[in-house]
Amino acid sequence: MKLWKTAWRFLPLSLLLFLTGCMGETNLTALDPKGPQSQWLFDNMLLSLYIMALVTIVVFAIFFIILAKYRRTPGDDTIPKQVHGNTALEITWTVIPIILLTILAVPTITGQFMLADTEPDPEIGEDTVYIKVTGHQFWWQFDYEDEGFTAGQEVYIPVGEKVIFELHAQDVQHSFWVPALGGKLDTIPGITNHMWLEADEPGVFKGKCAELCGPAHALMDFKLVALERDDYDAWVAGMQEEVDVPTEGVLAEGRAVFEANGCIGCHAIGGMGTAAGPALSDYANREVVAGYLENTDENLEAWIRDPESLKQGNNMPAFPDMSDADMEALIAYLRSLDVQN
Ligand code: HEC
Ligand SMILES: [Cu+2]
Repeated sequence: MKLWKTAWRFLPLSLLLFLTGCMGETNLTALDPKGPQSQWLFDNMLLSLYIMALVTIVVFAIFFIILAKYRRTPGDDTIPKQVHGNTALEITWTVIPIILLTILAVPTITGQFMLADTEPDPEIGEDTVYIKVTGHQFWWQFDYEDEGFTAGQEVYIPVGEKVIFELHAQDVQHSFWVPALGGKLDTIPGITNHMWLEADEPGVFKGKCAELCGPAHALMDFKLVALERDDYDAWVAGMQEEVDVPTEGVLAEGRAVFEANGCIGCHAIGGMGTAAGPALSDYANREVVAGYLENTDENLEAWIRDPESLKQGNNMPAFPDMSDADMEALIAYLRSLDVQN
């Protein structure tokens, strides 16, 4: 029993550890804002937290003072004077909440307009980056239609600019969320939603699908990469380049395997491609396979041979019987897909 008592004492501490686990080393957190939108959300959250704390402290202080001061003295059986109604008190406890709610309402309402304003920033004007986002079971497609290419799993934006996102869903409802930069918004089949995000500094920000969308929902992760304008332009130029198809050596073999197995029918390499699987134009720079597995050769091979075992319910067929030589050439080819060099 003693053990239980000790364990019990550690409960709050372990809960705290558990909660910090939600933040981890990644920036999948709304508590460390890196953009004007998330900053506003964070500030507003703190404001309401402070107001709530103030109300709680004042109410409990009064409660305990009254409890101590007016408690029945032992041996005293008299009934105190009975009163009914007190205009001054009633006005006080009506007016104070009105004031507190007004303090909350002003920034909340103005903030809502700020968040909902998906018109381009007049200062950026024609340079505004528009990205069409499509949620799929269980990956993200990012179409840069004006620029003429598509990207999978990783979305790039320029730093310090309001970027406008147009949200779609291919199959079921998903929710597009980059906590370090802003709030989430659902992607809904048949409906187009709009939102905007801005990053204050360069960095890689983790994103997640925030709407239960099937068995592998929890693995529907993606990355938002914010680059300085020049670097962003260089990335765009790279993605726009005509991709050379290798003609000799192991890369040519890998390309042949890629074509012979029909990978090319689902995965774009350069250009817009199809929407059946994530574009692989920039695959060499992926840190993860399928949104969450470390991008090692072992994981990549395991993924190609049996995607279902790694991400239940996803829409990529398995290639269990590919020969080792083909697999090696294929992996070398995928690793050569680099627009950033
Ligand atoms: C029928 C369409 C289809 C075919 C054919 C196909 N894939 Fe896929 N592939 C997908 C889909 C869909 C995903 C995304 C799965 C997910 O994350 O939910 C995917 C994911 C991947 C990924 C991970 C991408 C990333 O961004 O992390 C790689 C790598 C990949 N496929 C390689 C291949 C190779 C190599 C072949 C051929 C041997 C192939 N695929 C054939 C549909 C396909
Ligand atoms: Cu989803």
